[in-house]
Amino acid sequence: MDPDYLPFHANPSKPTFRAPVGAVDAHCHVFGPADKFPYHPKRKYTPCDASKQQLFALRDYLGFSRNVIVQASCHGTDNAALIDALQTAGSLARGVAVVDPEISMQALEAMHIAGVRAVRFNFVKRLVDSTPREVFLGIAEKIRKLDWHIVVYFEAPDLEDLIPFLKQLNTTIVVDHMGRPDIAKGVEHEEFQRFINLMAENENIWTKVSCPERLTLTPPDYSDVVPFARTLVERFPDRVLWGTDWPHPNMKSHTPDDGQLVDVIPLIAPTEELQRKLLIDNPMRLYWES
Ligand code: 0GY
Repeated sequence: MDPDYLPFHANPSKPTFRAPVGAVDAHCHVFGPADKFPYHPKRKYTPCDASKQQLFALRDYLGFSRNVIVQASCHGTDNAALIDALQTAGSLARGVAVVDPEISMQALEAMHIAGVRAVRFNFVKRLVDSTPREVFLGIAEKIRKLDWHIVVYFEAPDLEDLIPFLKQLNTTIVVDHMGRPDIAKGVEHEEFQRFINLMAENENIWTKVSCPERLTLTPPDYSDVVPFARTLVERFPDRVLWGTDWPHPNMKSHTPDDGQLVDVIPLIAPTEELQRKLLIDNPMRLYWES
């Protein structure tokens, strides 16, 4: 583990908010354990191990039913830890993989059987070396045959440049963490409005209203992020997902309390109907009904 790496919370609080039965944590990771699933040699950070057993225990503790497990950059394109977790969880988890452009259809089909339903394209420069867009387009073509979608991770200043590429993908796209808006600039700033307009104009684009702990300017008080997430939930109730982001890689400001993160949900999705769409209907449609 890196010397400045903050491990996940050892004793998160029990959330006050009771998630509806069947709720999905649609963004979380498993890391290692390194002795069984080594981290990638070209990784940009070395996390603390965060096992499938710990993830599933947290799921139950927080009152959730299912997980969507996302391959993180520290495991590169070796999806073994992810696949192992999916095989243990069976129908209770689905996965998002990161793959090499040369991957065979046979390998992709095996991943599909294990529960993978998407690939992730990461554009965050501190996490990955850049990948040429033609390479991503090649992967997009391959996975089209399996009816998977594409999860993209980028930061708000990079969106303008990425828009033509996102349009080229021509499939369902899920944007991680609301496109990482700069909270200091506010909801009305052109950067966040650009993201809202992108979703308004492209019905194939979804987003995760996740990661107040990464975006807030006032940790561990997440209220400054609420207007951003709530705007998206109310405007696009059928295209939003929510996740813990456990075990919260690369946090620098504080160690998030997962129970406190769950308690943000009723602030961003204030009605039972919005909560049901966010936590059940939308993730089930995207990850379980295909
Ligand atoms: C997240 C966020 C981060 C890390 C990764 O793939 C990754 O390593 O996504 C981050 O550092 O912002 O979604 O887990």
